[in-house]
Amino acid sequence: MAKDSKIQAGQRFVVMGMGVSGRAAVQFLLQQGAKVAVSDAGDFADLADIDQAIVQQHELSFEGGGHTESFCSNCDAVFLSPGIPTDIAVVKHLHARGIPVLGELAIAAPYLTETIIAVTGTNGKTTVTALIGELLRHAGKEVFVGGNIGTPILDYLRHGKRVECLVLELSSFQLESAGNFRPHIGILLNVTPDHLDRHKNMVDYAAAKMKMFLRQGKDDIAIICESDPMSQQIKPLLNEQRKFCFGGLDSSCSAQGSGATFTITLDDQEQEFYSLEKTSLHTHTGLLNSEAAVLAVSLLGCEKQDIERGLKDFTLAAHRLQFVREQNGVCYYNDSKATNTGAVVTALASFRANVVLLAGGKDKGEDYTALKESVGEKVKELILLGEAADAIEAILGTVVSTKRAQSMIEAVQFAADLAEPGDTVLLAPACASFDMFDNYGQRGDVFMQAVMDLGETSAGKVDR
Ligand code: UMA
Repeated sequence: MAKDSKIQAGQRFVVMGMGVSGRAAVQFLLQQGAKVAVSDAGDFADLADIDQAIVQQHELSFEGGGHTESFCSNCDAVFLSPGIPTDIAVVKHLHARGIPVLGELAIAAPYLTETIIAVTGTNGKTTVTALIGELLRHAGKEVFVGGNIGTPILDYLRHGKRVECLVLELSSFQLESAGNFRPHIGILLNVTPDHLDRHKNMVDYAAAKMKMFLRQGKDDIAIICESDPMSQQIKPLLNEQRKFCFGGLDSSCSAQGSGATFTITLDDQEQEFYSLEKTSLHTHTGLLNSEAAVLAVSLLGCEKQDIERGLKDFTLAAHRLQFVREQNGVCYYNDSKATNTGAVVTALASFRANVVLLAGGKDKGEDYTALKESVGEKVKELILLGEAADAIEAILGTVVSTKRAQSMIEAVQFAADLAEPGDTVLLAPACASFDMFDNYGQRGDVFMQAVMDLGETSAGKVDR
């Protein structure tokens, strides 16, 4: 099967991984008339529970508990879920046998006729994707927003109702197996260390992100951050697509600003001025995210008054530098989505000093020395929890006083004890959540509940 062709009736697919993407793939492939088998590392019993209706109707065959070469290679092509590394032995075996290994973007690509805006980067993807969706809707366009956030692209295609614009958040995992997927506008927000347990090193990680631009032609657009060093190394490697920048302070940039204001300058148009005051985007990160999003929709011809209304109406998703409450003069913020060091540095940039930082969780192979400077500058006490506590303490214990907590509730209690009026308590873990929680959302919810449960007492001390 060629990588750029639509599914043919009767083609035999093995779907590897039966999570959100795998289930969408099974249903899409069946709808196209393919024959499907499923291989998952999880329990067969779990799979049977979830997919009984499909199993019975289409006589699907399964293997659970791992991926065998014999099962996975008995097909014309394989769908690979984003969470499965591309360098495991069975995938190498498939490549050696010449069996196409396709991710969801590769399968979707031949079916896509919409205007596609794709957003990738280590941090800020979800906000920028959602913001572009909001701005386009305010400009009267019909939009689908999905990808790594929410609905997989194959579910969108399966449901049949097509729209004008697709705004897709794309992860490095999805981009690794993207085949001929080509966005009309590709936005790279930043590349800082993350997922190094999967990508091995920064070069591999950046190479995966770069795949977003690989198929673009001269009529397509790449939007890149001027102030992100790794993105700037990628820029000269791009093809013939048109290139626009945001996040710079010099006049060569198409979107530049400081504080709460920025300007957009397109090739043949007058400069447009925007203010983020009285919006939820009025932070250092909000400025960069807004520049990228407004630049993209301006290039699609959206009008200034629609963009301004969209910026005003936009609300940030939960767990992203989310203000929780002020108690006894201490402000509490939940940035549970800060799962890598770059995100923590960005979060700390929003505060002047005197931060009590809650960090730790499941280690993703990152080098925590990247935090030394901003933690040394902004953090008065570091409360550590989770599997990565030792590794973080070994590095940051030299620049800040640390304390260990056994649970999130205990960590919040320690923070409330230590914080004084005027201080900030910030959850920004620099780690994944899976050692103690189902996901970052649950971690943020537990943090916020613990904060809401703190009693009102004098001098920032907690009621017990
Ligand atoms: N599995 C295997 N073999 C393996 C590993 C996993 O069979 O070697 C199985 C698991 O048993 C499970 C399934 O694969 O049944 C899980 O698949 P998956 O890990 O690919 O996850 P999905 O449920 O399909 O969700 C994926 C994205 N997850 C990952 O990339 C890890 C979701 O992003 C995304 O929302 C969803 O597709 C829809 O597109 C989550 C994420 O954490 C939010 N993304 C990372 C991030 O944002 O940093 C990249």
